[in-house]
Amino acid sequence: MLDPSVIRDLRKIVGPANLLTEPEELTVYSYDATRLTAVPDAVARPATAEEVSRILLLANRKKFPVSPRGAGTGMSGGSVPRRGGIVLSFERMNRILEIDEANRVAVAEPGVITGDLQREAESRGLFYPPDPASSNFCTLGGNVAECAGGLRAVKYGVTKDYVLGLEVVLPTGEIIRTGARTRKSVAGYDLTRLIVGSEGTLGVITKIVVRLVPLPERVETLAAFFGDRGAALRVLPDTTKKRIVPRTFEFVDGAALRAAEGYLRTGPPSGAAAMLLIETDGSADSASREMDAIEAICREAGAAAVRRAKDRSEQALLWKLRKAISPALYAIKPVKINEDIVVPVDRIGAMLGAIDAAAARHGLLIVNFGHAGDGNIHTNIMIEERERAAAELAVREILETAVRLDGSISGEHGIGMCKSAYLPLEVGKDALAVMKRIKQALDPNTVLNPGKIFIDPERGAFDPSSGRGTGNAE
Ligand code: 2HG
Ligand code: ZN
Repeated sequence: MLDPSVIRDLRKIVGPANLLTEPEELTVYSYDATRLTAVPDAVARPATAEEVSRILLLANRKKFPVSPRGAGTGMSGGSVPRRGGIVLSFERMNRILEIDEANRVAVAEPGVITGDLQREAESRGLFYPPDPASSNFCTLGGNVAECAGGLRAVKYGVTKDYVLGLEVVLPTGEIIRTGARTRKSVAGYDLTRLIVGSEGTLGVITKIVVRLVPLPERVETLAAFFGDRGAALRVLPDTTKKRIVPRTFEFVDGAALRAAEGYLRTGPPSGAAAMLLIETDGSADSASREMDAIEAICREAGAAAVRRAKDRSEQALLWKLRKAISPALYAIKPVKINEDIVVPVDRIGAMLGAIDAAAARHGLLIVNFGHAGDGNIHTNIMIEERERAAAELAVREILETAVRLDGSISGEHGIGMCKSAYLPLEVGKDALAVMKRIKQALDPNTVLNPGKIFIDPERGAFDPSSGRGTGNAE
């Protein structure tokens, strides 16, 4: 529990209307998309970097945890206030401050909805490519903190490839500016890259400078349905051989497709074992030419049906189906263990084979979908609570395989509080020690988002079955 004097001081910093302490209000800020919860003692809604700085100075003096939160769409518990304390919420810092067309740069506050920035850029003939599936409700600050990937990484890269500079409040309260407004800058260590993807553990992001690119003239969208998964998986290497880089190459397995179709009630299910959702972009001529070639590849690979969107509304319908998968999966089973592995694209078949084997070995339902074009597969182990132990065995085997195939245990969702026990598998003990030293150097009192990325020295690894290790009740 927070000392009443701390509540009084916080109220002075952000104003009484922006310090929430009622239980109903606290519940709203207690979870993310993993559905893990830990209720904070208070929620502060700052309006400026200076207010954030004063809050962190107070946190260091009085030793209470501070967890930054965007819109709570994270998939690894990154914003869940595991040790209680306060949640810092950015809904008041939600302005696009500048779209600098001459330099193709945007400056925004962290609470801006990513989709709003995309639309604002597009209205000026510019393009902000990072596109997490939750773009219509996630925030740019959350994207930067987690280094969100999303649907267009195959051609355009991920959030870190667009962030030029940041304003950051350090855990000890100093306000620093990192990077520059230019494409080039090698002045000292790259603190921007250090903060991007640091999951709210090294600093609080209060301003973001991103680069934009010219809006492509044309986007072509195609969905191809296959009677067997192997046929669908042949399309990617054949597309690569033709030297085509689609902007999006999504793979959806039969179970994920059925879940989304059922959720949206789109009519009779397609009955496919796999679906690909592919986009090309560029000049009108090249986008169409490349999609013609991909359509031919899909047909040669044995697609049972190919649907090419004729206009924006047909494109939107296909995307609605894809973006519905994540929420739709909860209708299959009560618990969704979300893994986010990534492997080099020529090893996707091997990875899916190993996942099938783990599912069979442990008698589990495992659903796969995601950004196959960049090797990032969302492996969702769908279970009843009583299947938890078997699922944890399968998770370990799957993550070990991803690392053995030269991949990563998390492509875009982060380590958060769910995967800290597995981080050493990938990074090894010496790199892990470096990471811990960086955290210690920047946050000597461990006030900023404690219990994330690393196994919590106070509470141990997070135990999802009991929820042990979260909350401030312990
Ligand atoms: C997506 O690509 C998100 O839809 C969510 O990253 C993935 O729920 C998931 O596994
Ligand atoms: Zn994703």
